[in-house]
Amino acid sequence: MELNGGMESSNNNITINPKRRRVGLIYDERMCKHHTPVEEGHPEQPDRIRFIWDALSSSGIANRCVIVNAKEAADNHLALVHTKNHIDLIKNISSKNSESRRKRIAAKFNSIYFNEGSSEAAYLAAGCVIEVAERVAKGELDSAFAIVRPPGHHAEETEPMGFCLFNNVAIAASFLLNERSEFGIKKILVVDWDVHHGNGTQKMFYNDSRVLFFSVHRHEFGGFYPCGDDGSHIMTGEGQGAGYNINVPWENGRCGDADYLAVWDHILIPVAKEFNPDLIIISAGFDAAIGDPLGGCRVSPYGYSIMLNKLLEFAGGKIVMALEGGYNLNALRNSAKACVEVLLQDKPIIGSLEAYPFESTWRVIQEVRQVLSTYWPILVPKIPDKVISKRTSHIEISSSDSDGEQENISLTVSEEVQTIEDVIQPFKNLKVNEAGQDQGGIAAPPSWRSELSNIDIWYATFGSNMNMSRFRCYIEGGQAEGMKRPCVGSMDKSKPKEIKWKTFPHRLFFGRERTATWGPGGVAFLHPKSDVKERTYMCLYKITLEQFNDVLLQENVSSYNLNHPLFDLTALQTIQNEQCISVEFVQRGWYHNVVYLGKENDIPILTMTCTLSDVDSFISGEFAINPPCKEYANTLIKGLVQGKQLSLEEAEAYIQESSTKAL
Ligand code: X5A
Ligand code: ZN
Repeated sequence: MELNGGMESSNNNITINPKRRRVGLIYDERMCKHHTPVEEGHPEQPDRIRFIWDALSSSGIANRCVIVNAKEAADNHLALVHTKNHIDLIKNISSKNSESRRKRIAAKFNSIYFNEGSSEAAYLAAGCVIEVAERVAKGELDSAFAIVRPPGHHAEETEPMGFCLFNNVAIAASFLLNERSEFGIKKILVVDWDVHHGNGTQKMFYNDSRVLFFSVHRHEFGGFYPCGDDGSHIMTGEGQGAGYNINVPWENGRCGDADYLAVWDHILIPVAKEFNPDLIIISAGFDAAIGDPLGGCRVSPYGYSIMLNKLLEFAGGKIVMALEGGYNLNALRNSAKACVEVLLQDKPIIGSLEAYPFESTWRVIQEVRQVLSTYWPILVPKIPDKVISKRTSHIEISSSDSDGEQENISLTVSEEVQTIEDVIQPFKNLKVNEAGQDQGGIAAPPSWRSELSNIDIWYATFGSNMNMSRFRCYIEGGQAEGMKRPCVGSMDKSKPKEIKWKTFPHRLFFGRERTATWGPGGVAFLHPKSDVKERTYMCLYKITLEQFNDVLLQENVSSYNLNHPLFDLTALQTIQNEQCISVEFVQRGWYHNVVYLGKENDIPILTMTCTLSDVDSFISGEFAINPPCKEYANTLIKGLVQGKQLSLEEAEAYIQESSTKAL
């Protein structure tokens, strides 16, 4: 541990490295005392900060930093952004005499738990961010990373929310502006890159031009936590604060490095240049990281380091990072580590970005620039078409049970780039494109299609596709009742050659909390393992293996420009021995596991569901088990009734049983 970070010794000579930056780290094990009972397995858990701390220590990175002692926040500092009532509530939580009493209080709030360690942890989290912010403002440290929990950015003036008790970042910002004016920090840029909108911080500075609040988050038009309109791009600030609140709301998950960097280059960096902050505080949640179970986005450690590095150009490098969310322990630890290495600035950032932003990202960026251009003239010019044409073919259509997304993913960055490059071509190459027009304009279908179009299979469905009119959209394209957006359909739009119903000895169950298509409520899954005690009704469609590939893709990622088949003849051979094949490319979809269910008239029966290991995650509680929402249940019931399999009452009872029986 090195307390005066500027010195290095070699061969007994003390050399001063003037470039070595003094990076503060602050951490205290007492912040681990806030937790739920272990068996409840809450994602906001002590290991989050332990992992980061251990990784920084064992890699020797912590030795190159200045370790700062933790400190609890003072009530008058908390009171800069919170009401007395709120402060008292958090202060007194630990002295409440019973666990059930605490539970009752927590239940009054949105996504909050308390235990006997909560008060101390909350005071420490806020105090630690204040502590390092003061030292960076003073110039004693160049920058700092506060490894704290509970997080803060959802906490509002009068209430805790979204795993957050005190708004650590807002308190520290307010503290510097109001209590330490002698340090000359008059303008603070708060960059909130947590995957969730920083509703609390936004409100606290909504009328304040001293704090430019910038948040990029999954929004989904108000459907993503913390649901509602606060995170919309039209929320630009009020009064003195007009123009000093910038929201970049993603329309969908799966956003990654390319999307974030496009936002940096075309919104945040130009505005930061104009605003010219005296200090930057980052609400550094890492729940937009690849593999985060809540975020469903794809930022890599490399992406975070570029984002951070670009900010180091401002405020003389005075950056305070405060941990917010981030629930995949590996992703969290690697991302945080990458950031501290950037702050230390002693090694170049290696890597390159191969992906392009989504089309929706460019649309969002243009909308944000549009609403803010009255305040920030630098945003007035249109982004050149040449820049915007660099985009990734987007998952335009998403209407399956799974919404083409799987929040728990484990692809590495290179695997991810590889699969995207391999399978999805840029949109401009799809069918007609201007550049391709000299070659006739229409791209020839890849040869695998004609080969697989000669093979028939039964596609067995147990979810909303039991409903014929719905399933037809996957073949013919179009939008059935209950679909948010239309399906593109399969390349070969011919109708199923035959339709049949059968029951199978497998368990039907429902998981997930909400989907873009159905809103809150579960998604149907078939346990991939058979069990004679179980019975699931399935509707079998005889379609070609080519069509099956298009359905498989739409069920998982909802794009149909396949250069290679996802499930080819070899796979069809293999699955008859192996029972299941997890289709790698669509691994982020919920239905990437193709399951072989035997034969009917000598034609193989295939279905798609989650993997056995996903089932384990449902059983352990890592993934939520959830009954289907009303509308979704009705679609299933309608399918069974119209397919003449069950009476209305029987179908209702069947769905009811599947959604309530323990796995
Ligand atoms: C800090 C943070 C997320 C809350 C999600 C509640 N909160 N469902 O990431
Ligand atoms: Zn978050």
